[in-house]
Amino acid sequence: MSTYRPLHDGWTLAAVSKDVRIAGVAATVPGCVHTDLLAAGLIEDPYLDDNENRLTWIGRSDWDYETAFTWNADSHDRADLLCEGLDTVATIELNGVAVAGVANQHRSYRFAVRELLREGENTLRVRFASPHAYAEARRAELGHRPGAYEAPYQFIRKMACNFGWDWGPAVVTSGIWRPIGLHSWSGARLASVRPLVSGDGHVEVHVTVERATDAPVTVTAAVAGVEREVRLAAGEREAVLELRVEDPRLWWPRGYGAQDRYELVVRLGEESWTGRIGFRDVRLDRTGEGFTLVVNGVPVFVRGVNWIPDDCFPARVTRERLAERFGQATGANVNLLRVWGGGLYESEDFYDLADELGLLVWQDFPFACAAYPEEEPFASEVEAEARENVARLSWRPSLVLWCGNNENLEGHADWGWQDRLGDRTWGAGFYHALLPAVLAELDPTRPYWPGSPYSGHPDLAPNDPARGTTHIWDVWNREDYTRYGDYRPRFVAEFGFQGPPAHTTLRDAVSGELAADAPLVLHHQKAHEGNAKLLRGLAEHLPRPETFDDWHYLTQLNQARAVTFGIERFRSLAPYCAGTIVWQLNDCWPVTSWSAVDGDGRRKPLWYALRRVYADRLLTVQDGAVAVVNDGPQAWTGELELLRLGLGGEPLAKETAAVEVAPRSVARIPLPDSVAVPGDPSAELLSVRLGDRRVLSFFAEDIRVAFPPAVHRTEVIPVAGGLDVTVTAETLLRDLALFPDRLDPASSVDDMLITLLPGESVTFHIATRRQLDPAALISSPVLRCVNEVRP
Ligand code: BMA
Repeated sequence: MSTYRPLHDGWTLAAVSKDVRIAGVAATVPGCVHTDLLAAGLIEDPYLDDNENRLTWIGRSDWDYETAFTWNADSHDRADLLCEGLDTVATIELNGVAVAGVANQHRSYRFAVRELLREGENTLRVRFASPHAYAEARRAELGHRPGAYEAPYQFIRKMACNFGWDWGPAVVTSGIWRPIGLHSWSGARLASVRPLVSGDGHVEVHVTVERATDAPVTVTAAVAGVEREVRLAAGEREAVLELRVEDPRLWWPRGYGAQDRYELVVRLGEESWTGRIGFRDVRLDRTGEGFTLVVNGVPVFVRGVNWIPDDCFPARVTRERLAERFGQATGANVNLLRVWGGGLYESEDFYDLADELGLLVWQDFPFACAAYPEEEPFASEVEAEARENVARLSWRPSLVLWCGNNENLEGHADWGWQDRLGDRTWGAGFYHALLPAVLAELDPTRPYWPGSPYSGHPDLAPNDPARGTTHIWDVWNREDYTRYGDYRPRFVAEFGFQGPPAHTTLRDAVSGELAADAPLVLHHQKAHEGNAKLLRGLAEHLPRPETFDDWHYLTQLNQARAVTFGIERFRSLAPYCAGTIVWQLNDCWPVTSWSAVDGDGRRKPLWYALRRVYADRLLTVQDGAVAVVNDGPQAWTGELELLRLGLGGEPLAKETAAVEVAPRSVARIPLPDSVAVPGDPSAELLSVRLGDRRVLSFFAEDIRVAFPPAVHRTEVIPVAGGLDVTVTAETLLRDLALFPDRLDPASSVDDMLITLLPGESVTFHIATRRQLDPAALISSPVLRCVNEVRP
């Protein structure tokens, strides 16, 4: 018998620090100080304007959360205070008596408190010490460690990006960020359930029991009609129950088969644990120093996106919001999310949704872009958090890889850290010894990779594209995006290009004039010389923007083009290259960043580009050939049509070739000179068609193409749920896009970045509840194309 009672009501928040006079603020639990102060009207929204700058005192202050609750003695042996997540440096007091002091956001805690409970009214207080002060004190004790940012985020076990990142504000939080409650129980309880599942139907359920009494207990496990039972004699705490399901239906990554799952129920008396397990195997194929995920014996080409915490205040991330974001990932034909190391071990909802959708998860341990101290208290904290989370996630079919950290091996090797470190620790012991040992003990069922980028051996240069995983950042920082074409990588775990958020998102976040270099707009651009890099990145391709509206459209477009260029290149190299993980799917606030979906959940042009370039079937012109990329389950057969055209659409040369491309493979069809060599590169293009796919490839960059000024006819028709906008091209229209959010913030469009030849037409569907002005809808800055921008 046990009961669980959430303690989420009646909380108040007060500042402890003397120079901050805040008390008696109604607090939301789970939540954090920032969101409580915001709800109480005591601070401005940290996501608007440059309010962030005036709120740094929050992370430098100490805070008390306090509540009262009634408790009546019951017949249970035990009453435990269960804290599923405390952010971060907290002392817990029950009725004025110290229960514990903790300092790790990535752990949960259980404290036996029956002795401290009183009949009737009880008070619970959680006092948070300043995370900044804590981290600075550890840094002073242990000695400085280099990192990509000055903030001391590597000296506290808390999500690193909370201290500010090159896409995120510094909003250093404190709070009870996950549920808290009272668990009363008797006899024995399931302290941990760790199922290890394999593709042959085998389940090994490792159970640890916590006891209040010594009586023998029985643990059972059941899945798919198969049951096991183990009796634990007095004092015994560990059990392993082995079950075998004959011929199980397998769990597959999306695009490879169904996501069959089976309910596994583990019981101890009336207590139970339930998980929907999936039978599958995963291994890493390192043949030739490559990096190929193999699921159920089938190599998977990873079409991934990097995931960052979806909000700087993670308690606000509901299951609904995750479901929306995951829908945006699967909608863009993504099959893997990499949970990046500057963030969190995510919630049960996160992995549930991934399991359900067949979205693979690559999970970094939470270490990013810094040298981390291995001394106490961190050695013990890291081990404890790893043990807890590895056990918690052991049975998740979607989780296919544990990775030691983000860019710390590279930082140590290539960013000059060694000179500054002297003989101080930097985390090597975590990535090369501790974490693999924890996994070997608790979860040998999935591969471990010590960091990303990494080449497979500590002595090798970590960021060698020819080995293991690579991160390609020279493009964003220094080089034109065509530089992706010089790469022959095995697996690209990060690469990307920035673009601004949707116009409405920026408009809502910033007051005053919108200009690329307006101080408040720049506050929402965190990358070093970010706006200059945006302009440098488009200079070789697109007209130089003269107005804010042109800047907004062209930089968003260039982001989509840059990433498209990279993915087309890398996919054409499959299976030598076995995956791409775009930096980044999402944002945590309104900002110009590498994301495909902005901080208000709006899809940027990059999202539409990803959907096209991550589809099973892709046609791309690479090195004088058409790469026909077929990553689907069926052969792709048909007649490839190659047309060299004038800009008016007039055919200048035509070739055809019969092609048959086996499932999950790439064919290269050399381009005959008749279509590959233009008479005038500025006035011609190549059309490549196979089945329902058509791509138009230009012989010159847009700035050197003699585009005619855009002329089109449009028709706007009200339909169920919104409007259909049909655009018919009278001249070539390059990268047509519609931005209906400028007229209705809640609206969206179903497609964009479509190039039409004269005479062709396309119908966009706009989802909106409003009556939109048709004239505004079909003109700039809502309806755009490249050749309508005045050069
Ligand atoms: C990589 C990531 C992040 C960063 C991104 C863009 O270094 O791991 O740290 O946000 O590049 O600079």
